[in-house]
This record gives sequence, structure tokens and C-alpha cells, in this order.
Amino acid sequence: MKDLLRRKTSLTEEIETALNEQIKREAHSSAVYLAMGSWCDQHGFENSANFFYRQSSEERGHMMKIFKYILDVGGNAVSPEVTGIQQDYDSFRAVFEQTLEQEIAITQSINRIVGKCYQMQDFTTATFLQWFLEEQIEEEYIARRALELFDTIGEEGVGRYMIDKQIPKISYDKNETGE
Ligand code: OFO
Repeated sequence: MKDLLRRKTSLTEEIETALNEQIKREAHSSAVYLAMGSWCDQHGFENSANFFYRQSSEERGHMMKIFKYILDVGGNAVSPEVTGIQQDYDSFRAVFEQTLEQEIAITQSINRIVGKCYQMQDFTTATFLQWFLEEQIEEEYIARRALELFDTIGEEGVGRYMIDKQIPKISYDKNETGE
């Protein structure tokens, strides 16, 4: 049966496995952001909590995009197991430090898959993944700007409260040239 199914897809086993691993990473990101949202909510950082809830939904959307792509080209999309989600964080700043680290790791992982696609001449999947690479520019940008707030505003006194207030104002405009 597996051989019959395999013949119906243009995906190589290696790319299919890499995409299923990416599904797991997106699901993991979604769960991590939910945990960060909960932490922020419980520590009075309401805007940040909402930011992470939105991020969590977006990551689930990314997961589904890959999931559907695998199925659309006749492959086997695997529902991911998500375990080991960190629930507690050392500080408000640590939450955003981990956000940036996580986004950089996701960018690197998508880059690795695209590299593999070129090696295997799977231009269809490489093209499909372009959207994710562009999305990562935005996600890294937002995480970096958020983290910078901790240095520009400072954390003393009402600092953290002010940082939380600024979080919803961070936006990325890829057409902006500053002119
Ligand atoms: Fe899935 O976009 Fe970031 O991590």
C-alpha cells in the first residue's frame, strides 16, 4: 500500500520527511507562544499576552499551510506530537529573547529545507517555501524590535509596563524605505 501511495506523489521521501519535521516545528512554535501568552497574562502584561496569542494562531496557520501542501501534492502529512513545552520563564525580557532565538532557528530550518530542495531539484517545493522565508523576515524583525524596547525604554520603575504598551505598535512594512 505504501508503495502505491508513494507512486502518486512527486515528493521525494527526504523532502516529505523534512516538511513533516517543519510541521512539528511550527506546531511547537504555536504551543510555545501559547505558553508565553499565558505567562505574560499572569504577570500583568496584557498586550504582550495578546501578541503571543496571535502569534500562536499564526504558527498554527503556518503548520496547516505545509500540512495541506504535502497532501495537495499527494504526500502523507503527519499530525505532529507536541511535547516538552516550557511553561515558566525567568523574566519578561527572557520571553522575548527566546522569541527571537526561536524565529532565527525557524528561518535557519526553512533555509536548510530550501537548500535540500535545490539539491534534489524539487523546484515546486522550493517555490512553495518562498512565502515562509519572506514571512520569517517579518517575524524576526518584530521579535528584534520588541527586544530592543527593553534597552531603549529600560526595565526600571514603570519600564516594563511601558514596554508592554509599545508591543502592539510594532509593525513591519516591507515597502518602507524611510524616505
Ligand atoms: Fe512559522 O513563522 Fe515564525 O516561527
